[in-house]
Amino acid sequence: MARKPVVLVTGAGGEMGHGLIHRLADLGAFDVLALDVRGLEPGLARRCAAVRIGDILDRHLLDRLRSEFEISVVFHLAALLSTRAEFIPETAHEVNVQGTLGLLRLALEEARSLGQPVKFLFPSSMAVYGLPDLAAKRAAGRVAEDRWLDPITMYGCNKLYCEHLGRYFARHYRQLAAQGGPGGVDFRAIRFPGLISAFTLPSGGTSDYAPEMLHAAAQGRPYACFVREDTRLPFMAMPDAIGALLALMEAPGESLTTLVYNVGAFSPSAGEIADLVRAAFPAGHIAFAPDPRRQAIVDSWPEDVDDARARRDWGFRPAHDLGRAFGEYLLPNVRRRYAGP
Ligand code: AKB
Repeated sequence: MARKPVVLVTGAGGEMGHGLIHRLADLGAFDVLALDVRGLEPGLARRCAAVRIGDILDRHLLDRLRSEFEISVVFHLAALLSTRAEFIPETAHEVNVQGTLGLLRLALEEARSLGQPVKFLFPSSMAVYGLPDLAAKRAAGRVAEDRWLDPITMYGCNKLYCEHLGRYFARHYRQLAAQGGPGGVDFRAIRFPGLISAFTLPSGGTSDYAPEMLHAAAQGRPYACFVREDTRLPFMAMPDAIGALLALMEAPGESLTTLVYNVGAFSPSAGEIADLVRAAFPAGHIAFAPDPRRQAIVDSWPEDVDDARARRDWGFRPAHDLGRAFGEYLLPNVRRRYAGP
């Protein structure tokens, strides 16, 4: 019985899965196999060739997927984000690390059975960085991939370690075995900044204040921002994040000089975001009520990232700076989304 060729997307119902599946379906070149612990909303499920509900930690489920489908690319998006992970760090480790290990194993076995490399696209995060204090954060400016790799969150530790796991599977797997050796996992990772989507809200992250502020104000609801007004982080509009994943997937292997790339787009303070949101939705009321513990996490993340390698190696160019992100993508779509019937 022939297996169906597909691109596997884990965490398919999450923010990034949502954007990615719609874009892959629009491109029309890939059949998507969606995997999530919960069912997908009907509009999203319709855009997939197949949907499976289940836990990435279920090894039998992954084996069944391999018996049914021919998986040429894996977008492994499933993860517990930084705030949620701090409440249940051991569970986060299981999902984020053990889950990734299982998916890498799936990719390796699939590459061996197909006789060709399987691309493994891994969204890492700026949470892998850990600056010791605000003075260091301000002095560091745009942080390059190899600096300040001392994360203070479980999520950041998980992402950093999974980058290493990916490199191990791609280059050193079973290096002492008589037979075998690196077996065709083409691992490619992007360290994303905070992401803002007009269509979905994140849950469980620490950069969530920006999208939460926007979506609350658009509905005329008050919002108390959990970081200080002067807090600065890199952000990106969701379409550029999806574009980056697809561009890295398509990039010829010879042009890649590293397995892990920073990407960034704009780096506003929380106060600057609030001003843009207030100007667009005067009915929403935004206040600042910093939570010292979440603030400390955000203060350990860089103000901005140096993405020169992504720009050089695979032509990364975000289409949206802060003005275009709000003016052309976020505000028109968010207005439409919350407009009355
Ligand atoms: C989070 O806040 O946990 C994520 C991230 C920075 O990766 N948005």
